[in-house]
Parts: sequence; C-alpha cells; structure tokens
Amino acid sequence: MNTKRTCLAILIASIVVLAVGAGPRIAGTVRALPPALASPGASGAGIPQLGSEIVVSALDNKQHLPAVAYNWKHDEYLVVWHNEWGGGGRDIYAQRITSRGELRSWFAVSAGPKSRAQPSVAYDPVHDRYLVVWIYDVNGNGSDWDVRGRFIPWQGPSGGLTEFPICFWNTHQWNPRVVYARAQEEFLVVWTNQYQAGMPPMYVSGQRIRAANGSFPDGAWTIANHPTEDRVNADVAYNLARSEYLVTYDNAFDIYGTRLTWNGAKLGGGEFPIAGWPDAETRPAVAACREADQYAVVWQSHRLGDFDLYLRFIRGNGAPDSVHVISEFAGHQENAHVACNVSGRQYMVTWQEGGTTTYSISGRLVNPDKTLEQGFQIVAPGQAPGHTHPAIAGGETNYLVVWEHQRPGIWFRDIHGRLITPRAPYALFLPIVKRKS
Ligand SMILES: [Ca+2]
Ligand SMILES: [Ca+2]
Ligand SMILES: [Ca+2]
Repeated sequence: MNTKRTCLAILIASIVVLAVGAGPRIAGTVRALPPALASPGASGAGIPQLGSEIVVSALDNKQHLPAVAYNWKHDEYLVVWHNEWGGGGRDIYAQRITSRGELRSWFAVSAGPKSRAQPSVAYDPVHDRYLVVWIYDVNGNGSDWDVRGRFIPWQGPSGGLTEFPICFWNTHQWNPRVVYARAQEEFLVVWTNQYQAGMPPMYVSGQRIRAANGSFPDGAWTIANHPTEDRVNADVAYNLARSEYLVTYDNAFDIYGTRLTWNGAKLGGGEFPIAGWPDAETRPAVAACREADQYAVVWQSHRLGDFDLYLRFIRGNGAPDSVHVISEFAGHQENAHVACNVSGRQYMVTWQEGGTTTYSISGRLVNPDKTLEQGFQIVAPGQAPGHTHPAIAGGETNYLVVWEHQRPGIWFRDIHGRLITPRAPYALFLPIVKRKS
C-alpha cells in the first residue's frame, strides 16, 4: 500500500469510527441498526463499470443454480450449472468465459440418465484445474442423493479424469460447496445431510480431498449438528492468511459459524453465533479476504414482511466484528452470494432483488476496512420470475456475476452474466505481483 492510499485508508477509518459510535449488538439482543448504514460510497469509488450482458447458456431447457470460479493463470472464469430437461432429468454443464467476456468452450461435466444438480466449483492453480462437485440421484428415484465430484482441466474435461463419489451415505446429501486450500493443496467440500425419515435433524459434514489425486486424507466428519435443530445452508471460505476455514450455516432462525484448522479440527470452542436477531436469519454466504485476514458473512433476514440483507465481518482469529446493512429496501433482497477478489483485498456481494413476482440482480462492493460502496443494479427485472440465484467469483481486474435468466413467455430458463469492474480511486487490483502457482 503506497503512502497516499495508506492516508486514504486512515482517513476513511477515522470517518467510519466517528460515524459508527457505539458498536453493533447482534447475537441474542434487540436489533440495533448496523453502523455502516449512513456511509455508502465512503471511499468515493462510485458505481463500478458494468460490462455488457453475457448469454452464458441459452439451451432450450431450464438451467438452474449457477456457480463460478476464477482461474488466474489463464485470466478466465468457469461457470457451472445444472440443466433440467423437459422430462425432468438434470445434468451438470459448464462454460468458460474470459475476463473480457468472451465465451470459450462449453462442455458437460456430468450427464446421464440419473439426475445431477446443485453444482459448486473451485480452482486449483498448482494443477491448473477445477474440482466441480454436485449431488447425484443414486437410484434415479429421489430416494438417496449423494455428493460426487470431478476434476476438470482448465481447457475442459479429460476422459482420464472421471467423476468419483465424495459422500455416499444412505441419507440425502444436499447443497455441496467446495473451496480450495492453497497451502495444503487440498479441497474442502461441505454439505448438509438429511435422514429420509426427517429425524434426527439435518446436519453439516465435510470431506477433505487431496488436489493432486482426489484421495481423502481422512474420512468425512461432522462440522455442525444439534440434537433438536437443523444445521443447513452451509457455505465455506478458506483464509490463506492462517490456512483456516470458516463454515457458515443456519438453523432456520439464526446464523452460525464454525472455524476449522487446515486439517478440520474445530477452533475457538466450535460453533459460535453470527446473527441472532428475533427475526429469521437464513442462507448465509461467506468469503475471505486474505490480505485483511478477515471473513465477510452475508445473510437474509425476514423482517416486517420481506427479506433484507446484512453483512458481518469476522476477524481471522474468529472474533465477530461489525454488522452492516447491505440492503433494507422494500421488497425482497435474498439469495446473497459474496466473493473476495483474487488479490485478497475487496469483497463484492450480489443478490436477487424484487417484489412479489419478478426479480432483478444487484451488487455492492465492500471493503475490508468496513467501508461500503453504494449498491447498484446489475440487471433489471425481466419476465417473471426474472433473474434469480446469482453467484459471483472475484478475478484480477473484475468480478463475474452469473444468474438464472427466465426467457420471456416460455418455459426455458437460461444462464446470463455480467463483468463488474471497480473504478479508481479504490484501485484495489493494481498492481499485483503474479504468484508462481
Ligand atoms: Ca446419500
Ligand atoms: Ca433470528
Ligand atoms: Ca427488504
């Protein structure tokens, strides 16, 4: 950080401290308005530059739940999603997109007669390939869902790298999320388990996977459970500053987290509350900015009849930090997702925003120094239900946001995206030193 930027950061920090006053109260207390509400655009960076809308996939089917990862060795993104055929079968597809928005190859990650859905993807620079994970309908009748994965080289799938089971317990596995741990050269996959009988409650498990060969250093283990409450909607971030993880989830009412060492041991006494207001807080997403040794957790809160979005910083050592409003406008702000850029210095949050029938996609840049830029619209509402379930990855010069796009007047649903480039003076992407691997 140069002198000018250091001074700017100190100035911003001073302004924020003045504006904040008393610290936020959150877990288990009456809702106090979070501190950053009055300071949008604190750094003066303004609305970022939006690239033109990208049609990621427009097959004549229903395409759902996109996820995206950034590959800095080739300066491109890989978008994955599940494609629902007219007959109801589902497959996992992928599309490469350069950081300039050019489409590269399209391919199937996993396809066949039994459904595959809910993909997640992470990038391994050492082997220059991705791990894509998803759920798989083992019996083809919905009676037992598993987690599977496949390594995908950067240019596309290899016949020698076939899909493999990650969890095949006879309970249901849902919503897997994968993250890459650079120091260990491992992936961590987390997911939710559900007994077909409905009890015991749903709980969150994890599995470490060696990036070199797909082997498991340990068996799967329980990250979060409770005797009478569910633990669901798990997400995970890896903080390279400490080689640790933060796993976040909800119990349908509040947001919780558990920090893990690189080998999966629980830190700081295990589960801790992140948001415990009287309203229902659900669907957390988490990212880590390693240069700040910090996590950002976003979630939706159902209050006064609609959803609002909030963010809490968690320090690398696990200390819960300040709470900020992402959006409290009328209507629903929901299904938030967050990413840090590849230099580890800035977050971006994206979400779906709307009323009763149709949704737009919005975004907001969030700085680790706790300044928030003003929110902006990424795509306007379209044909109901419009634009839903956005996902984001941070690159070197921009972020890629992708979402479900309802094609007007027809059953088909596509995947669209847009590149978001932050503007100076908050030039957080310049200049960074290219790492070796
Ligand atoms: Ca299963
Ligand atoms: Ca609550
Ligand atoms: Ca709202």
